[in-house]
Amino acid sequence: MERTLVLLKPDAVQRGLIGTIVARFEHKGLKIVGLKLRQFPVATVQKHYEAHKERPFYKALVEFMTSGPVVALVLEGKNAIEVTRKLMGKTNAAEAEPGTIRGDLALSRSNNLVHGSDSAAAAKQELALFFPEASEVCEWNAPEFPWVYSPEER
Ligand code: IDP
Ligand code: MG
Repeated sequence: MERTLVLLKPDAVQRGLIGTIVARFEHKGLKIVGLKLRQFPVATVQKHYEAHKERPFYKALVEFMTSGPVVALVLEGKNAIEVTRKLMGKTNAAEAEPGTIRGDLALSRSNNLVHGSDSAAAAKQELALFFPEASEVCEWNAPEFPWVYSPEER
């Protein structure tokens, strides 16, 4: 089982899409093991997007991500990182495939509703940044688990 960090960006919260987007992940079968709503400090968001520091959109991105509350989630499942990225769709929401979260619910390159870790290394760093305390992540047995995966997949 793998874990990934998902952020529902300020546009998702302001547009009243928290429930809709969380439901996409739940319905897929991913297990929610961490969940919080918070307006994150600028320093946290700057660190999170450090890889984009030299990009022209970096300043606007940090301003956007700190402009209001964000929902941070820890999702768990087999290949959770890749599965989550597929569900999100392409970065530019106008080009994202229908059926994906961005493809169905957004039109913008910047206001694209969701963030998901893009590699195991990124997930490790991002989970430590947004969920620093072990007590913020819950180990629990989802009763549908035996139905989500076959015995050999578990
Ligand atoms: P990702 O969120 O699909 O992984 P990244 O390339 O890592 O996409 O970019 C991080 C975030 O920066 C995007 O989700 C989007 O909010 C913003 N962003 C990316 N490219 C652009 C751009 O060309 N203009 C404005 N904002 C952008
Ligand atoms: Mg990215």
